[in-house]
Amino acid sequence: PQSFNRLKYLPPYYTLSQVELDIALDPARTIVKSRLEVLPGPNHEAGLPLVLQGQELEFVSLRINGEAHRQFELTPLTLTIHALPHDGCQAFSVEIICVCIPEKNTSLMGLYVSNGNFFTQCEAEGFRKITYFLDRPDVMARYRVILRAREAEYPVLLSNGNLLSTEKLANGWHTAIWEDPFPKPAYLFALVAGKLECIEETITTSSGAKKLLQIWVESHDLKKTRHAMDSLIASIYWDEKRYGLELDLERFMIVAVGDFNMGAMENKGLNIFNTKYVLAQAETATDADFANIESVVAHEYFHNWTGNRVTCRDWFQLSLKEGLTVFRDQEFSADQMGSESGRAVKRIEDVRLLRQLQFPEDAGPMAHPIRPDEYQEINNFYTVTVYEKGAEVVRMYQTLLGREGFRKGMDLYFKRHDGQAVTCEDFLMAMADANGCDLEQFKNWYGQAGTPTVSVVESYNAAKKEYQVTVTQHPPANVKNKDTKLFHIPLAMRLLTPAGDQQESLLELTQESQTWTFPDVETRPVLSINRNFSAPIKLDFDQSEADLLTLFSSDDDAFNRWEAGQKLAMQMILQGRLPDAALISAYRDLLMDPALDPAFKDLALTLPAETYLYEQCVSVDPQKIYVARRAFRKAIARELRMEWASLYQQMQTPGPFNPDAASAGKRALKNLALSMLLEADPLIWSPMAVNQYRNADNMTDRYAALAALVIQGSSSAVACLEDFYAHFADDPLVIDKWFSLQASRPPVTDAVATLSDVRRLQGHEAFRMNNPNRVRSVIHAFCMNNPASFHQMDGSGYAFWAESVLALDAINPQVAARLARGLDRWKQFAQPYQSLMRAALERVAESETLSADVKEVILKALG
Ligand code: HT7
Ligand code: ZN
Repeated sequence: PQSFNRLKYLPPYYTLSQVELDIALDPARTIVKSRLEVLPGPNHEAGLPLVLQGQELEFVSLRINGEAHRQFELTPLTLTIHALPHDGCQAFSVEIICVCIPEKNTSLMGLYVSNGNFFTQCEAEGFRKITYFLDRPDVMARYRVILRAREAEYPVLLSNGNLLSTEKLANGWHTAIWEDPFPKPAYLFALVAGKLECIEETITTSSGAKKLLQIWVESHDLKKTRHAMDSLIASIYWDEKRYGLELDLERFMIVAVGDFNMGAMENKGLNIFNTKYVLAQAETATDADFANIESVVAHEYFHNWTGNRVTCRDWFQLSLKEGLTVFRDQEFSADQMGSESGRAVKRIEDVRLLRQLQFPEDAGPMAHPIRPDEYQEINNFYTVTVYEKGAEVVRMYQTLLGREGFRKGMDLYFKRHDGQAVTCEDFLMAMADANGCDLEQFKNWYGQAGTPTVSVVESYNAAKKEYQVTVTQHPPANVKNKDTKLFHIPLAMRLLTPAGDQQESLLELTQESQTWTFPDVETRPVLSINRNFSAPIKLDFDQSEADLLTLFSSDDDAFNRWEAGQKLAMQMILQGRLPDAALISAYRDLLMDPALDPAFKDLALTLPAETYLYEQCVSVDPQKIYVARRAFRKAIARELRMEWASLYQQMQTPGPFNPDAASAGKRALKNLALSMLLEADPLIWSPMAVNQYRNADNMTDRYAALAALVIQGSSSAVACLEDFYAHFADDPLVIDKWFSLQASRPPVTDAVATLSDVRRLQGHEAFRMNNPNRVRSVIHAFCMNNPASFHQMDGSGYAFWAESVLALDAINPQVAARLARGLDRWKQFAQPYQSLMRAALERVAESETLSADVKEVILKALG
């Protein structure tokens, strides 16, 4: 397979100033006429041909400077034009007519049809499925777009920028002309056409300009758009306040679509979203859905500056926009929590996600630096490493430079690079220059894969009243190249003493090993290090259970307080122990502390995920881990019966539903209490869950009660599931929840039962193999979210996985490739799992029709 290498980047031979598109939309045969104003590029040499990318297109005609042109070659992926006027040394125009077939496009890249409407997805390389083009992010041009369609079927015609005019034509067709004043790369192009309606708001931004905001959906969903609109308005004002960044267009539109490969897309002025991240109402969306909508709306809006105004030079630099924008959306959501403890809760959630998903990626066969050096299929590199670890790297700049220093760096970045396509070094240099500091060593975070381990050794000299800590960094075990470079690692720390007299400080670990000495420490302190998870590392610190209990009950850094509890639970589960009296007592005190945020209590009593526990083992026995974790949970449930019952009452939220963080936190703790009560005494508490299921006025409570019943295998679960389906059959996003709850149910009696349930669900009338949300809610939920049922001794879970990857690959390679990642960590498992997984991987590898997407993932896993 062809692979692309970062160091082989060449500036373009040709570039574009202006693009005119005339698109006649027809599901069976869309005619695309383009007129490109071409200029010699930075790397131009006289006589070079113009090579345009094109995929799955029917070529019709080519004109150069208005004349028919015949000196060209077509391959399945390119159109190469020879004999250019003036050897290509002066500007010339290229006019191309081609045809694509949106209704046959199941990959959901390029132009496609969803529920009768047209949508596009062009990042990373989808524009070439619409027309022949210089489809690379460092070629930026101004776009003018004429959309044509039959008015009765497609009354709404949208594209990027400003609407110049509309016209009704005699034959029942109509047109709309859109112009985007900002030069952009092709990956930010978008069009939408169909039967849609919108809610609108007009706001005034910091310069006093009026801006029109619209959210477009199918008419029956209009009532579910308020939260997305509020989130958009909050994001716009937050970016003005925090970074001085104003919305630059007169109009900003969001459109929701039910068939979408990812979460959302930041096309200039015309964001396209998966319905999952737009539509919400108390009755149909959970608190998690509300929070996700807020953060995805913010993320895409923030891209308008970090991604669109300043974009990536090439796709290796993807983290330049994604890591930075994730960091910005994390900070926004933290601020929206409304309190310091809310900020900490958000941080814990973000770190939990990073460690559950990114750490395994960084330790597996697809490990790559946040700026990869090589890829075969760019779609495979929209990863948790590029996004989440990328955000951690950006966060470290802020930790090292302070908020003000970080802001200075951002200001300089925009001053230098507005309107350009740049690299990660450009961002680093803006941070360094704005703060007059040397960030040379910090660069290593961009180039090395794997999670570094930092070991900590402490000593206390009671006679001298002196405390010493020695910190050593170890390169990640899986980094192949021998000359690994040392990282610049910021470690926030504080010594906890009974007097509380020690301040927080920041240790900057730049050498392999460094020792810090602290004088005047009256009593042996307890070390709190990597506070707020100041660096994305694994900490190897053999802290006693007594010290961990101290941190768990009294660390003033909420993240480390949570972390100590997780570490205690993790160690005990992996040793096959149950929680001892001291830990139960610490849990009890924490649960009953009236000063603590309920959301924090919920996180503190939620055990580390099975897949995170796997990462701590050399040879994983998934069934053993499942049993040990479940027994540990049952013990907490039983020992704290009284407390759970009392919290279940205390955490009720009377009055109308409010999705704010404080109310959501109370619901989270209440529902944890309910599931713990069912875990302890299912027969006694199932009726309470049924009662909550029936009487809930919101989806969070209804779904939580249903989940508690399903997880326990309660006899009432079947009737409640039937009721749920009947009630919400017309709401695809709610039906996705119904599917995913059943597919991710852990084994009740035996794991095989879940797989046969999943096969039954696949035969259900509402199952669709070509809808990514539905596929993710059944197949991905089972294979990637239900480890105890998936990892069966007879290999049937893996056989199902292989069969599903192959079936999906023929429909949508991107969705198939995500699923293909499900066996990445096969080498980490004990026998017989390991051999059975290998056999399943080999079965997929043998297929002769694999997409480039799936092939890359499978061959790397086997490699
Ligand atoms: N920048 C967007 C990436 C994206 C995407 C990539 C490949 C295929 C489909 C896709 N849809 C969206 C999303 C984001 O990070 O904001
Ligand atoms: Zn993004």
